[in-house]
Amino acid sequence: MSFDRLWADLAPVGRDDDSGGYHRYTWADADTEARAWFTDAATARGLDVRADRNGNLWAWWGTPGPGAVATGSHLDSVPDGGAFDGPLGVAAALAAVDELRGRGVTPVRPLAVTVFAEEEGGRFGVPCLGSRLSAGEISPERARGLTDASGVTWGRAMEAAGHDPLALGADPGALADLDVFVELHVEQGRALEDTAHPVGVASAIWPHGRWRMDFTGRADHAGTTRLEDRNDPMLPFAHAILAARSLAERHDARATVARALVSPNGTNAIPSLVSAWLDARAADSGTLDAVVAGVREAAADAARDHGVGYAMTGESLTPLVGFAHGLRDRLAAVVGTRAPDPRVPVLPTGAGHDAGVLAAHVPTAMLYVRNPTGVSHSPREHARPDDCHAGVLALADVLQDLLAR
Ligand code: HGY
Ligand code: MN
Ligand code: MN
Ligand code: MN
Repeated sequence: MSFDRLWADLAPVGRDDDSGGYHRYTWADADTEARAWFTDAATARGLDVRADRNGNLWAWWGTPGPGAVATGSHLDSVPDGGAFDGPLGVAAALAAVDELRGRGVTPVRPLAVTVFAEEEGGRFGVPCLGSRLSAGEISPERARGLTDASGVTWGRAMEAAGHDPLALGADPGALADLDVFVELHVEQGRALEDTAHPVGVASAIWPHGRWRMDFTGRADHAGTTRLEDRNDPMLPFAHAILAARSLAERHDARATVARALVSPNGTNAIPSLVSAWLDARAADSGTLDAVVAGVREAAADAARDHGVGYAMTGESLTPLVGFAHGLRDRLAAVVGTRAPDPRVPVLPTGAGHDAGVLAAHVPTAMLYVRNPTGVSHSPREHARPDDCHAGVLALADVLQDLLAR
C-alpha cells in the first residue's frame, strides 16, 4: 500500500531524534519541509495543489467547484508531539486517492485533499487558525497580530514563507463548494484498543477552549523580602492550577494548565508577572462554563489575598460539535462492511479538530484509527501499520461512497 512509502518520506520531517517527538511549527522550517512533502506527493498523483488565502493547502482531483468532497487534516504539531496527530489524516488521504485509482474510480465530483494551517496553535496560540480564518471565525486583523514566543507575528511568518498576509480572510466560496468534509485522525484515547475495531467514527467533539491568566505581582529579592511584604504571583497561579484539577474532578471535565511564562524567571527573584494558559473541556457547555468560572474565582480570590493583580482572557472557544447523524451513521455503515463486526464504535472526543470548525458550515464527519497506547501530544502516540492500512481502506470506502452519490 502506498501509505507506507508516504509515511516513510514524511516521518523524519520535524522529528527530534533524541525524544522521538515532533517540532513542526507553522511557517517554520519543518512545516515548510512538510508542506513540500505534501505538494510533491500530491503533484506526483496528478493533483492540482493550491494554497488558499489563509495558507491552507488544497490538492484537487478534478476542477474545484460545487459538490466537492474534501478529506484531510494538518501537519503541524504540539511541542514534542506525536507522529500521527494530523499527518496520519493527510498521508491516509493521499493513499486513499491511490486506492480509489486502483479500483478504477473516476470521481464525478471534485475531490480535494486538504492540509489546514496551525491546527494545534502550537506556535501562535489559537488552534485551528487556518480553518477558523476560512470559516470567518477569527478576524484577519487578530490573526495577523498573533505572535509566537519570540514575538514574530503570524503575518510576518506567513509572509516570510511566501504567502500574502493581507489576503487573509473568510473564504465562504470555498466552504460553499464543499458538499462534505471527512477527517481521518489517530484516536487520542484508548477506547478502540479495548475493541476488535481498528477504525471508529466520531459522534461529537466536546466544547473546549483556552483562557489566558495574567498574575501581576511585585518583583523583589527572594532572600530578604519578608513574607508579609510579598506580592508573589506564583501563589495565586498555584491556586489556579489546583482549582482546575479539583473542578475537573468534580465535574468529570478536563482542565489543564500546561504552559506558563514567569518573568523575570530568576531563581532568586520573586516574579513580577506570571502568564499561564488554561485548557478546559467538558461534555457540555454548561459544565465547561462552571469549570472556567470556578478557576476564575479561585484565582481571583487567591490573587486578592496576596495583593496580586489578576486578569483572565478567553483566547479560543469551540462549542459542542455534534457530527451530522445521517452522515455519521452512513460512514459507520460503510466502515462496518470491512470491519471485524458491523457495529463500528461511534465515540465522542475531547480533542479539537479542523473538522470541528468546518462542521458548522459543511456536513462533516471523522474517522479514528486505533491508538494502542491511547497517548497523544507525546512521542508515545502510536498507531500500528495494519490499523493505518485499515484506516486508508475505510477512508477510501467512505470517499467512494460519497463520490458516487
Ligand atoms: O488540542 C486538541 O484538542 C487537538 O489535538 N488539536
Ligand atoms: Mn493535536
Ligand atoms: Mn490533530
Ligand atoms: Mn543579589
